[in-house]
Amino acid sequence: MDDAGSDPDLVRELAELAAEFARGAAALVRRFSARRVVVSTKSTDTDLVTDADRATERWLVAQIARARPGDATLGEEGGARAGRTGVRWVLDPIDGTVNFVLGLRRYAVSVAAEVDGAAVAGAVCDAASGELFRAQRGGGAYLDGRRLHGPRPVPLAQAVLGTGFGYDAGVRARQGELLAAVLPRVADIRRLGSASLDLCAVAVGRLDGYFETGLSPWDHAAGALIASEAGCLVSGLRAEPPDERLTAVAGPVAAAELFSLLDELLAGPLSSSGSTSQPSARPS
Ligand code: LIP
Repeated sequence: MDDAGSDPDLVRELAELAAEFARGAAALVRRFSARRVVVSTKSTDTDLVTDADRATERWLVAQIARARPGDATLGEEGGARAGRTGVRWVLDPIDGTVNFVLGLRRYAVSVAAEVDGAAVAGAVCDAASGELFRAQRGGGAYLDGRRLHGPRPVPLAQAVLGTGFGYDAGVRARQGELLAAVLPRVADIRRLGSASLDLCAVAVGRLDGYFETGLSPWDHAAGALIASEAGCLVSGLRAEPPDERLTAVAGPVAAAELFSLLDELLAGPLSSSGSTSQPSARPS
């Protein structure tokens, strides 16, 4: 990260805007949930998108253009725009779209601000409850103004982990095999349907950890920063940053065992891409 990313005034401005945008977009989503939405599909027949997703992302992109006209955007519903400032906004207008369509009250707006490719500010607003999770790099993580300190100090065998699954049948088959291998090693699993809220649940201690393969940047960009700033350990495959191969988060007591288990299981045919590359050792 260059100087811009360590500019405290810029990071503070981005953090305030991320919270403002997430809260405003969540209010827009709530207005949609009061009436029937138009549902269509994307990558598969189960990968749903609604007019609420698209309208909320358009609103977010317009707010960003108004507040910081030179910034880039990357949104789940196609809101990609180049920028000239080094700042990129990573947006999921409704994370948990299937929950939203079904009326399951667990879906969120996720807004992250990156400087030179690294997230420095993020906000996740639960559109059903109104809870606002937020963080800025080096500034801690908060839920409605209350400082967050991560999950209880339990080992992996006593941990309740969140996870999730993709929309492609082949990917889901491998994710099911990964889950079957993890399940005997933990206390329990929760599949709650929103990656950003799952990551925030670890930050606030409502889950002891979380892992998922196949995520997109907009699913994890804000929630991973919030979890990290709450004192959790965040990792991708083999100690790399989170990406579509793996996003994993846990508290300090369970993290090393969880990450090593996932590295071992994903070294072979269980990887979301099916790659069988040999694992390099995770630095101790
Ligand atoms: C969802 C994620 C969830 C994952 C789903 C889907 P969406 O995001 O939040 O964790 O398991 O497959 O990717 O599609 O609702 O924005």
